[in-house]
Amino acid sequence: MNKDKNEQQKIRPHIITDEINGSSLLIIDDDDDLRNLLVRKFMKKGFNVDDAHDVSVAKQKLLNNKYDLIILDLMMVPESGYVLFQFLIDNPQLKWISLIVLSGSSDVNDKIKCLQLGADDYVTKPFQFEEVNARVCRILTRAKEFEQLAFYDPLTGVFNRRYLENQMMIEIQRLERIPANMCISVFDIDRFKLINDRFGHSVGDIILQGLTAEVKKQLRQSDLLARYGGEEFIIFMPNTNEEDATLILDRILKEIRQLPLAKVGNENITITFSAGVAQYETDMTIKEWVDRADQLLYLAKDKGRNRVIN
Ligand code: GH3
Ligand code: MG
Ligand code: MG
Ligand code: MG
Repeated sequence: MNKDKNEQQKIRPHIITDEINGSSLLIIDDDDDLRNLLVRKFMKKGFNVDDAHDVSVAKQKLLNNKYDLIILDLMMVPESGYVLFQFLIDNPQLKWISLIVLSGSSDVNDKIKCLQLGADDYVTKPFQFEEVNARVCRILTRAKEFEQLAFYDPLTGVFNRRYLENQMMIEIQRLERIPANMCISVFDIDRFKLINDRFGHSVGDIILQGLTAEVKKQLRQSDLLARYGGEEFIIFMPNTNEEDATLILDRILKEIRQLPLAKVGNENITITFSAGVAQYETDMTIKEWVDRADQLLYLAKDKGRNRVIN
């Protein structure tokens, strides 16, 4: 850490974090020269930058890629920037993308309307690039902090139940357009209470951390691991049928049961878990889907634990 950074952190931590490095921006403006200039300058600042010269191209890109922040021009042809606001409202999976309007209009009614529609900021043209950049960094930093608090489990660093259910909802909606198989598995550590009783709660915590780290290693990019309750987790597997999901869980269980997750004195502590695997069926609610997997988990417990049932 260099001296400047130390100075900055003494004044007020969290103003701008390094975590926003590599964030992705989508710049939407019909003015080619201006757009290209912004792309170049933001790339130089270390962002991943994509651009669109009109609203319809922007919509396509938003559906196919993941962006952290949009910079949006208002006056564009054939559709104005306001059309994009409506698109963001209609697509809940785009709800958390930050947005700055960069507009030639200094009309206060435009400013008010954009903020009411969900813009995080409004900058008028002509602008100073460094000012826009400072606003982008500030908004992205806040968004990251929000994301950390809202969507992650503090003990294990995996996603929490809120994030999981949000993603499940998005995938269920996507399924209406593009049919596919998808599965969840609910798994729960066997006799975890005994581990806490015998070794203490802090050893239990270390085991939860070790378990999630190992499970994450076994998952594919598209799978999502979330802590659903105390020692109960859900793996959400889009584009996966029940057979494959069960194979994945069997493989994870095989790995976990032979792996020491904590050491107390000379004793290596290992655990097992029980899991239920359930494929999504048309018109199920999230609750029905989770309940189905939960019932299978309890069947696995009943049958002697340390197993996966679909
Ligand atoms: P079963 O095989 O039937 O699941 O038995 P179990 O002992 O795992 O189930 P039970 O529901 O009786 O106990 C769960 C235990 O998990 C009790 C609770 O204290 C512990 N637990 C839940 N969250 C945490 C946590 O964050 N840290 C630690 N160390 N323990 C936790
Ligand atoms: Mg324009
Ligand atoms: Mg348990
Ligand atoms: Mg439990």
